[in-house]
Amino acid sequence: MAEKPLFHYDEARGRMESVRWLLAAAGVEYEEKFIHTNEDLEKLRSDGVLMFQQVPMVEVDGMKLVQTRAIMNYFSSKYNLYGKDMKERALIDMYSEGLADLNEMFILYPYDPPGVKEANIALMKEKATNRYFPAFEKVFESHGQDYLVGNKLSKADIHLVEMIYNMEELDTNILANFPLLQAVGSFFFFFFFFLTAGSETRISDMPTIKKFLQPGSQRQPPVDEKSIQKTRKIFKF
Ligand code: P9H
Repeated sequence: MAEKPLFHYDEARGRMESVRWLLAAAGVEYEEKFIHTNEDLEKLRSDGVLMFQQVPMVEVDGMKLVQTRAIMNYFSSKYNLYGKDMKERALIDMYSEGLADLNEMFILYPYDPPGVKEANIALMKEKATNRYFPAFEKVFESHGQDYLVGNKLSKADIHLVEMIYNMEELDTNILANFPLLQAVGSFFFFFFFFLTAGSETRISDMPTIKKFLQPGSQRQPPVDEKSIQKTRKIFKF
């Protein structure tokens, strides 16, 4: 069997978290080699394994991939999360890019100075409820299916579920006006339940994803003050 993908990033959500979600949802195991200090980062740089001197970097199938979207697109192709034809793929990309714009706000705001931070949280919630969530609610309304594209799980669904969890962390009521998006969250639980049942694994010995949604998993916790300082020191910003 091929080796597990190896992730290189710091021990925080940041730009790697969507990759973690994607693999967890695909039921693929991965390993992580955390960058803890600026010296760790410099070591990777001097080893010549970071094409643009940046992380995320993922070692997979003999490659050392950088650029978060390139990484996610590779996994999406590999694990059949990228549609059946060009048009489905275009939709999946379009939905994913919209979610990426919202995600960008989500991963950056914790590092804002006081005052700016609160304003950016408010702006992000406003964009989620008035721009992005209504758009995705409308997609589900338009076709009545359980997945965004082609009646089949794709990376767009996984990004959407990740974003739903993120936004609910900030405001438990944020989906109040989006009944179909509420169903997406719970549908995922069914999806993973059947996945597990089908593989004859007992629920209690669950696969990656159920663990992923529980404390102690490879899912990173919300960014806190300590983690902010650590990340700042590693990347010197
Ligand atoms: N296009 C940390 C927390 C939240 C958001 C961003 C960064 C960009 C991709 C060193 N990587 C602070 O800037 C840390 C990228 C990759 C690329 C990096 C340098 C960043 C952060 C670490 N910075 O999507 O992969 O910006 O390596 O020299 O640029 S993540």
